[in-house]
Amino acid sequence: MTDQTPAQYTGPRRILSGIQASGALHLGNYLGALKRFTELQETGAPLFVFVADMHAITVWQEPEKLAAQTREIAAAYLASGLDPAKAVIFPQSAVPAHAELAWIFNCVGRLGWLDRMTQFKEKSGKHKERSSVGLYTYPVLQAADILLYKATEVPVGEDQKQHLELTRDIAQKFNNDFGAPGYFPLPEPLIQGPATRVMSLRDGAAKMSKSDPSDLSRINLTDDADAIANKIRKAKTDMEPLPETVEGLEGRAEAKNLVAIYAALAGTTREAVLAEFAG
Ligand code: ATP
Ligand code: LTN
Repeated sequence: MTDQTPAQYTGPRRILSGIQASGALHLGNYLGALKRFTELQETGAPLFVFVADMHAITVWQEPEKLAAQTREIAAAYLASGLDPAKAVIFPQSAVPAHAELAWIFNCVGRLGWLDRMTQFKEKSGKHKERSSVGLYTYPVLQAADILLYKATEVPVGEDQKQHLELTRDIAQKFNNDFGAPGYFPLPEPLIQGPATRVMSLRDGAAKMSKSDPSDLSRINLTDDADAIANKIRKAKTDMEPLPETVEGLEGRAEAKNLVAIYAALAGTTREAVLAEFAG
């Protein structure tokens, strides 16, 4: 490789992302990920979007359900506007090279790097010793997903930032170790838009999540209009009227979240929402 690779990555722009097949999707997934994918397919850059079914089995999944969930995520991709003529859509497990490259990366990444990953700490909770080894090396498989295609940009929500940093560390160490500085790109996370971290409707300090036991905490993509209106009406807020400025939302996490959701769905800014609804 030494002779052929340039001093830094010079390959084409390529966009890639995936969503784990671990249950029904919610508004956070839509605004943080799905909606971004459909916008990016219009840029003309090659776009790869997959269903991370191998990531899903880092925690127990009923085999029959996993197959159905994988198809449901693919259906959500199409329903949200992803066009198979513009994007390559596939299940991760259909391409064995993801697992193969993950093994090589397991030998490149360092234990100390994985020890810092906050998602493992959150998901393993009090039962670290009883977690699967896969849950621990989850971000290494994610690095393989990305670098297998030499992706340069990865649209994700805020919570995936740390996994992208690890991906860059693995790419850099591989390139250094093998004397091939331009072999893998150092991919950039694309964390953009007015709602990169949609919060729970019941608790402005927690992110909207599939794993929250309260269904009132999230808007599922499969909820109908009445259910959505009901959840918004029941959403936790505070006693104050909406302020005139975005700064006035500081310290009012629940109000801030609802304003951000409205802005994102109406295709406008938080400033414009407050100009209309302040007071
Ligand atoms: P879990 O709650 O089980 O951890 P999740 O709801 O966080 O799952 P993921 O499958 O981990 O969903 O995430 C899929 C994509 O959606 C990722 O790009 C992630 O960053 C994004 N995402 C997830 N939750 C939110 C949120 N609340 N706000 C914005 N983006 C989000
Ligand atoms: N960990 C991601 C899903 C995921 C992913 C990826 C995202 C797996 N592999 C590669 C972007 C690129 C999550 O959303 N939980």
